[in-house]
Amino acid sequence: MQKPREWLREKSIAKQVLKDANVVLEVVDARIPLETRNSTVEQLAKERNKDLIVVLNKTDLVPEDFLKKAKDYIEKEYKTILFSAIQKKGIDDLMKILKQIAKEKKLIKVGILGYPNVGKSSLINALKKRKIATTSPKPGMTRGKQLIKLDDRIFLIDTPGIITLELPEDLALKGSWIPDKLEDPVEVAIKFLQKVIEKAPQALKQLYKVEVSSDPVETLENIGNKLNYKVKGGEIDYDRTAKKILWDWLKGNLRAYWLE
Ligand SMILES: Nc1nc2c(ncn2[C@@H]2O[C@H](COP(=O)(O)OP(=O)(O)OP(=O)(O)O)[C@@H](O)[C@H]2O)c(=O)[nH]1
Ligand SMILES: [Mg+2]
Repeated sequence: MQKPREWLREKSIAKQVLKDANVVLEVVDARIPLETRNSTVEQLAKERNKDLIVVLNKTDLVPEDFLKKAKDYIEKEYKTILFSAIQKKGIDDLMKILKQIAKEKKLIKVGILGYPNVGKSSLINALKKRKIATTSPKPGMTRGKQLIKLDDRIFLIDTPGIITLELPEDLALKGSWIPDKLEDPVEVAIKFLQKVIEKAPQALKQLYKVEVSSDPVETLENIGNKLNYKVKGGEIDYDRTAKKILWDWLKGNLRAYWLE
């Protein structure tokens, strides 16, 4: 997902999946469930009369009471499943719904959509109970689309899953862009820290064992100091510190979460 042309190709795949599938699973990151919903996906599913189920994946990274709040919120619009591909949670709930739909329709194709790195391929592996789709902490792992037979009636479509023309800087805030490929990781990390300081400063304290100041730049410095990331002359290596924080977010090491 580097060049615009490639991006548009991925986008058209997602659109095609929305056409082919009977059911759409919109996979979101349970840490930021609303930010990783995609209005284009939801809009297109609505227009095409497809069942859409929101799957909150990575629920192992957030507390129960937050999950309940998030589920109640999203369930006003869509059926919502709490899932953890890593801990193999939510599989039965999801299978029950899919089997129910399959019974009515004889055969269903389930399109798996969602931002890069939310765990679409991991979810497929969890349902399939073996490693069939390639997963990776690097966003943009899955290219093209892959049809996977779950049972006689249910087929899953693994995809890059994204319908968006958002900028890399915005995708990085969602853990959906490789930090090393950002033009200015420091700027993005500062913006990210600002949000975390506001919503979940304890997550920074817990992971980096630092003082969290209300100033994101100062906090970035504190983290760089703590990690001992320095350039020649003893100055903090801002670039390296920024990338590290964004990678920790992407990899689930940083357990911040918020609804809005
Ligand atoms: N903590 C946690 N991590 C998860 C979970 N599911 C997936 N991951 C991790 O998230 C990263 C991305 O998983 P993938 O399944 O490759 O995500 P994807 O949505 O298919 O990503 P793309 O193919 O790049 O769009 C991997 O490092 C997974 O190990 C989960 O339930 N909990
Ligand atoms: Mg994938």
